[in-house]
Amino acid sequence: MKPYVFITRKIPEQLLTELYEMAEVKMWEHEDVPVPNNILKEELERADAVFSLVSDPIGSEQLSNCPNLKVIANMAVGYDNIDVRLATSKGIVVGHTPDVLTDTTADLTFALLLATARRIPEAASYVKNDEWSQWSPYLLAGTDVHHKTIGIVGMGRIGEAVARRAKGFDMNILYHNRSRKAVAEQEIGAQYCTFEELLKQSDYVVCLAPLTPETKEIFNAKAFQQMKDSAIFINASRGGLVNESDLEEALKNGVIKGAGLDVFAKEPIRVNHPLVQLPNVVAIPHIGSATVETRDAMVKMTVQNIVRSLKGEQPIAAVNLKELGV
Ligand code: 8YV
Repeated sequence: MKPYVFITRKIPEQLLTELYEMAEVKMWEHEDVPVPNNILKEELERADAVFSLVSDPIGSEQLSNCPNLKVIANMAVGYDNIDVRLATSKGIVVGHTPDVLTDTTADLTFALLLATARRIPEAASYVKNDEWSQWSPYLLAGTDVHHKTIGIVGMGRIGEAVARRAKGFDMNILYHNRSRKAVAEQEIGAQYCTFEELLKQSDYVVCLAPLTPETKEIFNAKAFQQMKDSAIFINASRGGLVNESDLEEALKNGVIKGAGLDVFAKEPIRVNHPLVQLPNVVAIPHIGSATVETRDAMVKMTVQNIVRSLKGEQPIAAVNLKELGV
């Protein structure tokens, strides 16, 4: 009997051939509507593998009755939607998609930094709305990026790729991370410092750390107070690292200058979200890894993580192989 695989979102069929060959596959039919929790739970009761997204919470409730489940393959590098400890205790492999999205996400992070500093969305609307009737010396004047100090919180793969881009802009690079990173320091010239020092010295504070119990809301009122009042905050990791009402206050009261946000505590956000309304915020809809090339690569890697795990082989990337003794 073929294994049963559930895919939680509509994915281009041509990328799934290998999966269809080895498994019975059921795919949630919507591209833009997440699978309801009751259906996800029902599917997990039967599935050998699930192809999931970060918008699918997979915790104690969803894993309460999953007797056949051998692999949860997240189409994302992040896996904070999954209770990895519980999955591990049940012998379930948790796959993810690192590396293939690193440069794409770093490009977007840097683009968001530039867009926020140079007010590009505002400037584009200005022309589209036919407001450009005359020139004035400080029309849409922004803030320089080159030769300024960038502080990267979370020097993982994407942090390092952002640091490389910052080097190209002749920026002074600071970073804070759980551990020191030799490549970042020796090859790119990034300087390690404490979180507090980074907040104090940076013109651009860039959040690229994963969401864990330790990083939850580390960007709060106290952190914003320590930043320069000219600082711009960029978040391309997870909204959960930020206390959003503290950020709103800091942006409203001139505690910091601006923010570029690709991620939010509870997504999707709508136009009535308080941060979207602020003139000094550039908000975009979690598109860090959203290029066709990278999405295709993420799908292929997720498929491989499932196929290999179901064949009893090593997946390309999984977060709990050591703990599982695989
Ligand atoms: C995904 C992401 O696009 O990889 C991650 O962790 O946040 C994004 O790249 C998105 O979460 C789809 O699962």
